[in-house]
Amino acid sequence: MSRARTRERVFATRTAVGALCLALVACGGEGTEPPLASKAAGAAGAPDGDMPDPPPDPNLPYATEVVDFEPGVGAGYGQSKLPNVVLGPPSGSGTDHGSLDVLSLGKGGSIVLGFGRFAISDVPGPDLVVFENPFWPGGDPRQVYAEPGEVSVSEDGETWRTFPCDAAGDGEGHFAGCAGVTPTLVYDPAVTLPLDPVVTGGDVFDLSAVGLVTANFVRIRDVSAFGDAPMAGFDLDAVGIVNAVTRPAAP
Ligand SMILES: [Ca+2]
Ligand SMILES: [Ca+2]
Repeated sequence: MSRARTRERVFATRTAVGALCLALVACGGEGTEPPLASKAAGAAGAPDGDMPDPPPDPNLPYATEVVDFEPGVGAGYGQSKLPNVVLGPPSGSGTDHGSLDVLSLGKGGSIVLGFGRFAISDVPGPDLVVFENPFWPGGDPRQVYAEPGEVSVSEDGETWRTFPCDAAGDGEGHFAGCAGVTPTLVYDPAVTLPLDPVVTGGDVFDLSAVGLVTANFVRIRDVSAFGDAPMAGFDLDAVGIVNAVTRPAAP
């Protein structure tokens, strides 16, 4: 990333955090500059443990368990609401609102999720959707406030296939192959089941791109590229399955 682009992005980040504070009315008293931490941690007045999430509905095609979590530098936001904060459906609601029902992975942090009785099955097109809390400051998708994450999938939780992710981006709001870029648009069971990423938003991944037919686990690793800025990295809201198939019963 060029220095110029870095400066542009830090400026966009500060602007974005301020916009989020205005949108959420959750950033403390007047004149208090919001911390440049992450979109979630940036909402400094918003407690991360306000109301516990309900347990995930095992009949919905979303992650149902946290298999592993390795916090990175600056993690902390959302940890008091684990595991349910990253299970079940997403909580975002548009291009100008980032969900606060998230877990900040911290810089370099990673998490592994499982899906209970469901497996991810390859169908033509996208097979899974990762929901973070990116949004568009001023409504401009080229200025998306993104904290990219690298996504991997696995059948057994030990051998992983990773989707290549351009964490530096192109400066026009594109971070090819990364999660944490496309805003969550809506969640309404009446219109979003089966999961349709065109309706819900979120970042989509196709198992066939990494040579898998089935996956039972998803790993997300923060690769947010903000130099030495004190970011808290990728803010995970939820992970959903487009074509969920029931796993065979254990013998
Ligand atoms: Ca596919
Ligand atoms: Ca969530």
